[in-house]
Amino acid sequence: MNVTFEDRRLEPIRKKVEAGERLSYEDGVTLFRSNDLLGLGYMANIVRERKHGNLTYFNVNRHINPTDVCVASCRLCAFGKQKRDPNSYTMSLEQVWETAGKGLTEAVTEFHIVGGLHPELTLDWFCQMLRGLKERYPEVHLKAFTMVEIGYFARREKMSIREVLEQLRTAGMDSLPGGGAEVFSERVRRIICDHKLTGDEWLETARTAHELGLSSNCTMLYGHIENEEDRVDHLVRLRGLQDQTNGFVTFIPLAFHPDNTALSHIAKTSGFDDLKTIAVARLMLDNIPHIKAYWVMMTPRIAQVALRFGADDIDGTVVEEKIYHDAGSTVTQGLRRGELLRLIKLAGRTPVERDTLYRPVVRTETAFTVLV
Ligand code: V47
Repeated sequence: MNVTFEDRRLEPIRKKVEAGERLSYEDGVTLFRSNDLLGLGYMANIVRERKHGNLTYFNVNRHINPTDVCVASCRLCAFGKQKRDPNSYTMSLEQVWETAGKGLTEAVTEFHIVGGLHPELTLDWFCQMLRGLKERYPEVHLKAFTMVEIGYFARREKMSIREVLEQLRTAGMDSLPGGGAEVFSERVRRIICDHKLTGDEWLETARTAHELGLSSNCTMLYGHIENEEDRVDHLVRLRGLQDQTNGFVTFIPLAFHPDNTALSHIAKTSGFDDLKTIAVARLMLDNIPHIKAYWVMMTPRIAQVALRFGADDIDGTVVEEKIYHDAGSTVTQGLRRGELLRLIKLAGRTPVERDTLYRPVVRTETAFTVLV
């Protein structure tokens, strides 16, 4: 198709995209600085359709957050609470297992399990939690613990990252979600999450997981105090690790939600920036298979549009989400499988229910089978 871009600076980048060439750091900065959203979307859609055609993925999942008690007190977060806070909570093991069961009404294929850095819950407690989930729900994939939680367990238990990951895997952890990466820039981390592990530590933890054969996702938190260079640096560092390990499955850009955080003076991101970030991510992360438009974070309406701006995945039913809702998200708690199908079809895409590792799930009235 013969399209002329409004922003002429995109023309050399368009040539690279059409030729399947890798984009440079400088290209990334140019992309983020451009307001030619349709030009960005046009290019991102080329890459998206080259990789996935018209297919758009979703899953039937449930979030479980065993505790919101967290020693880190990150300014960006509205979820974590001090142990002495009367509004904090910590589930018992039985409560975790019971909560998990509530999601099975739609035959969940994945539990997404993350929580605060609790000062007293031991690695053994989390291993018991995983074993109990596997005993009760053997067919459900356990995508559990951010790199931040893994780093914290290692520090508390005086063990190596590798040992922690091995113990959790033996107990039933199947893969890791992508949270906690925020933005790798040290300048930014000092302000938004100064008690968290460094960007290098996050990447090294992901590397170790991948070396052990565990897949993970990756994320970038945007729309706070970072600039275009910080965003591109983050993406290029993820891409560099992926070149070495090939362990990242999906990238999820996460828009900062300021309400009830120590950064509540910062304005919410715009739909324009949300779509731009999806598009630039698709263009820069040439080696990460999937880009997810997480509907909880960007609203179902923008997530649907994002399916034409580089995204090929819309996340899942989610069922019970706390991190974004504590930070002011007003989107519905959970979408039914049928609603996800409808969103995807109305964007002119072909929905595919997937498991966590993107194997198609085939459903009958009462059961599901993962096609291996
Ligand atoms: O780790 C915390 C971020 C993450 C806020 O891997 C915030 O499939 C915005 O990682 N505003 C949790 N973001 C969400 C997450 C995720 C979600 C969906 C799918 C997957 C996946 C991963 O949200 C946290 C942190 O990076 N976060 N507070 C906030 N106020």
